[in-house]
Amino acid sequence: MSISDSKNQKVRFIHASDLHLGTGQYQSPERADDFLKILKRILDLAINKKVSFIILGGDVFGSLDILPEQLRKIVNIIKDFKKKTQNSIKIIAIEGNHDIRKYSRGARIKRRQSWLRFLQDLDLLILLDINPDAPPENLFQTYYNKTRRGGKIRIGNVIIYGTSYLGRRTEELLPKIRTAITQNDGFFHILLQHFGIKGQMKNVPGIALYKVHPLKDRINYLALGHYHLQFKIGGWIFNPGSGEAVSSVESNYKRGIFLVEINTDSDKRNKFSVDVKNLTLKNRDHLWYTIYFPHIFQMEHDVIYYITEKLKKKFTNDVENRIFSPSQKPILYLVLRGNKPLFSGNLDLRFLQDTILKQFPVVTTRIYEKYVEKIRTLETFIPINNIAKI
Ligand SMILES: [Mn+2]
Repeated sequence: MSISDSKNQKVRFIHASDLHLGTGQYQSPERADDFLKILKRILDLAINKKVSFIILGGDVFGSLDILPEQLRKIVNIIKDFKKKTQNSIKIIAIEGNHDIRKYSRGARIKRRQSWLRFLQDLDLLILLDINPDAPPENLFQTYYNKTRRGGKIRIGNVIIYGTSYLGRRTEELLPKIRTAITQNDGFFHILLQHFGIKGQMKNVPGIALYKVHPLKDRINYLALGHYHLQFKIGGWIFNPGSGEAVSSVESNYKRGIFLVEINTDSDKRNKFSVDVKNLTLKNRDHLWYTIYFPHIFQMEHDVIYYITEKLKKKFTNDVENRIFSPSQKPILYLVLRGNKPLFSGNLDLRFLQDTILKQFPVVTTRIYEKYVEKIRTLETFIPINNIAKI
């Protein structure tokens, strides 16, 4: 290491969030594997970019509900990574609201559990958490490998502080978190949190920026997760967005992971600066297609026939024009518009889905019925002239 290197040290890390592992597992195994591929991709990038550690801003899992096959794959991906890197790149995570999402048909899970804790107990990652009711001086316990518990960990000249999702208590606890973090100790401070900043996503609840701002004199990098849309504020607040599109709208969001480089220049008073690069991850293609019904179909098989004929044309065209290749099956969002079919009962969407999946190179499909429904006003039943006479 040259003299200039030691004075101007560079530390790199990856900040990712909202991987929602396990999502899509009941729709199709292929789709569920898309989410695991993102995890694998992040770990590969960590090796290629020679990072010192990886931080995950919560919602690593989509819910507590995960099939054994999916969990086994996740465990193997991380085990392989640890082996390849000889355990030199630590994965540091916090729990998001989805990691602790209660399932079991409304039954309350009393003791806090999560698959992240399980992975931590297997020594596959480091999970940071606090007891929010502890006094500020004891809020962030140093993470010990033996007990595998703690709220802060030091890696080189970086200290990472983290808590799991604090929900409604976030605003109340931010001042305490600030007090608990030592000022000017010479280390680069990262705070890992799972909340959004109000205004960054329309109509999604978040914390007002002015309530977060006091943290600025303690934190060099506020690493967020929660909003699936990427944002950066003021050179110190960063939210990468979700790894894969968890819902259909997200396919249009700016999302990815951050590759962060910390520059240290000990000659300067404000000795740390960061260089934050967004790496976009290759996600599965989303295909939106609208089919318009020109007249009122009275038989279900006519509807199905009409749709499949339209899709045949569309797919032949798209494959010919290389919009997608059949080997990388897209997710199909099918919007049905025009005249609402009129037969007893509703259109059997399950059957339509199965028909589409059987006939077309599609990994999974969602169907939205958005027909023009003529509003039945009084005039529909009584000729307007009659009303006038009354
Ligand atoms: Mn999320």
